[in-house]
Amino acid sequence: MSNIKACIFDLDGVIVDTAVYHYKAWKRLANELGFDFTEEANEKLKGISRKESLELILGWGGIEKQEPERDNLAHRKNSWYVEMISEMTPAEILPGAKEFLSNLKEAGYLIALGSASKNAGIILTKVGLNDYFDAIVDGNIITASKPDPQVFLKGAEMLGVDSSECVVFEDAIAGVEAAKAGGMKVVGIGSSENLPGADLVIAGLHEMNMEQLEKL
Ligand code: B16
Ligand code: MG
Repeated sequence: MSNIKACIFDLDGVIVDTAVYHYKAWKRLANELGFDFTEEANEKLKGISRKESLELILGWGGIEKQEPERDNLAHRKNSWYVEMISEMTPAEILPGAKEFLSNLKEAGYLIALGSASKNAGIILTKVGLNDYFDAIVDGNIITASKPDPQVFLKGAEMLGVDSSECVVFEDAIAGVEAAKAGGMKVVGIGSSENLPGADLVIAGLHEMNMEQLEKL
């Protein structure tokens, strides 16, 4: 018998693919500052906070900025990003995500969100998935970003379960490390070479089922 009682989901890359909108908005900002970066470089921004993303991008462009301009730049990027995610619809839920959430609910598992994004609330509302979550931990609540386990520990606390009773679903290496540091099982979404340390790696939630969950 598995002792798993709760599932904690990362948002971007697991439930929806907002990385493409982050990329477009950051690219627009970089272009305005006079440089560019590739989609490949964008991979490094997955799962990390807005502030840390800006620091990396400015580094790629060899640009030094101090506060309050850094804050203004992050704010500009976010306003373009929010414009794009405000147009999201349920059609943008990644394959299998809604079905898996429904199966979990039906089977009595608790469900939490554990995302670095400060925009998680808007996204869940736009794609119509709010009601599946018993707890939402996002970038507005946390003070330490992944790979710090805070985001997932807070999720377990809000659900009233122990870390050992949680499985985290994550697409970013920083998130896999965060879940492990929190003493949780972790299912990596993506490819095993990018997600060392995960207990199981699948291509997406369409490949997940109750049987696999119980075996973790
Ligand atoms: P925001 P996740 C993360 O979401 C994204 O993967 C990452 O690229 C982004 O910088 C971060 O959210 C912060 O997002 O600017 O909306 O606060 O994967 O943790 O769900
Ligand atoms: Mg992610």
